[in-house]
Formats: sequence, C-alpha cells, structure tokens
Amino acid sequence: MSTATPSAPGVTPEQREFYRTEGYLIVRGLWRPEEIAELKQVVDGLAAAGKPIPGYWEPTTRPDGSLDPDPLKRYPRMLHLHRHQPIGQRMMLDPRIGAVVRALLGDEPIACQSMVYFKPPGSRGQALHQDNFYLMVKPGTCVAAWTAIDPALPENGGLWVVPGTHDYPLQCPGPADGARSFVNNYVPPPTGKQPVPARLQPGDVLFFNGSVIHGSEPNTHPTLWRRSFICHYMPAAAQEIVEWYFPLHDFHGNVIERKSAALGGPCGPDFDWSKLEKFA
Ligand SMILES: O=C(O)CCC(=O)C(=O)O
Repeated sequence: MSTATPSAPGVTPEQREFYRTEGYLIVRGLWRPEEIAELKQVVDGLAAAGKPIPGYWEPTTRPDGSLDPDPLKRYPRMLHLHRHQPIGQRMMLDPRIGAVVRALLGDEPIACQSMVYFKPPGSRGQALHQDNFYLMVKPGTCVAAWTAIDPALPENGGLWVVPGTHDYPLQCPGPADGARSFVNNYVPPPTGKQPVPARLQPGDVLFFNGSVIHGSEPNTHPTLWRRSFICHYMPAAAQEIVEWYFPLHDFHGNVIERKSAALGGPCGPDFDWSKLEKFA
C-alpha cells in the first residue's frame, strides 16, 4: 500500500503509478488537524441537535421514544453535505483534493457528491461494492476521496479495498449479509483477489477508482467512532452521470451540466433499487 506524502501539487510519479496499477492511493495528512476538528465539530453539532435535514439526513427514533438498538437509525449517513453546510462545499472543492484527483484522472475533475458517515460503535458496515454502479459515470468512471475524521482501522469498521479491481467490469450486485451490512449490495472479489485494510489516521485521504471493489465491516470497537467524509468526482471528459447527483460543480464552484445516465447498468433498466435498502 502506497503511503508516501505527495509533493504538492498533485501526486508524485510513483503515487500516480501506484494508482494506475492498484486502483487506489492513500495520501497521508492531506488535511490539517484543525481542519478535521472543524469538520467534526460541525457534523457532531448537527447530529447532537438531532434535527432532520430533509432529503439529506433523516435520523429516526422509535415511536415510543426509546433508543433503537441499530445506531444507524440515530446516526444515518448524511448526504450531500456541500448542499447544506458551507464547510462541505469548501472541503469538496479544496484545491489540494482537486490537485490529487486531477493528477489521478489525468483530466479536470467535476465534483458529484459529498457524504458523512458517523458509524458509531455497534454500527453495521457496507458490504463490498463498486461505486460507479450508483453514479454510472460514462465514459470512464468516478473517483472517490475518502477522508478519515477518526482513525479508520479494521477494529472500528475501517474501509477495505480490493487492489487491482479498477479494471474489473461493473457487476450486478448480489444480496449482502444484513447482519453485517446496512446496504443490500454485495460484489464478491474476482478469483485470486482479496480485500486489504486501508489503515487511516484523521486527515488521511484514500482515493479510489469507481470500479474498485471496496466496503467495510461493522464497527466492533467498544468506544471508537469511525466518522468519514466522502466525496466523488468525475472526469470532465465524461458525458453522463445519474441525475441524482445534479447539480455538479467544477473546482471554481460553477455548476456544470452533463447528460442524465440510465440507472441499472449491468443489472439492466428494470433493476429494483428498493431491494438495496431492504433485507428479506
Ligand atoms: O465508509 C464506509 O463504511 C463505506 C463507504 C463506501 O463504501 C462508499 O462511500 O462507497
């Protein structure tokens, strides 16, 4: 796993080569501790207030007001942070992120989305999957920038990536284990390839190609949360993406237009998306 610190801007030739062959790259300490602390303060403040942000963050409690045993009901992932919090837009369009993504894509990046995962102790993970199944960026694929807010390690549900799966075609996902994953979408690694843990410290960023198989296990740590801030980007040359990600932005904050891609990809246009949210 490549862990070198990049020479700014962008990445070293070695890092670019590592990304080209493995499909992912860890950039250590891209964010300063005070930047991560500010992000943590904002998202923890929103979570502590518990006030839903309609369409973006909708925690639920039981009808009788008691705590749900599933921590993700109280702390679901927060969608599109950049649309409702200035820090989300600022961090999604940060020039240091832009420089790395530009170097990895070999093209001008367009920002598509931002999300926060809280993942408190006891939370389920997200089974192995490929992100471009959701974004459907074409031609080419998207790239994720996954920032650790807390340490992200196997013991607290850190991310795993399957090296070398960036050239693997998008698969139609099968069912996941609902006891371990909150999304019912599982893509098994191809024969001979195994997931490896991306061990991250706060401020480290894991970049990975949208076809790379990746996911996480439950957070089994007794006390350690595993918050993360996740953004996705597409190359300017790509012409389509699923409309749910509109409006797209360039790194100057301008809105960029692209065609709306059809959902379903390898599963076909009749794929039942509701099954990704449900377990039998
Ligand atoms: O952070 C996680 O646990 C999973 C996130 C992920 O796989 C994704 O954003 O695609």
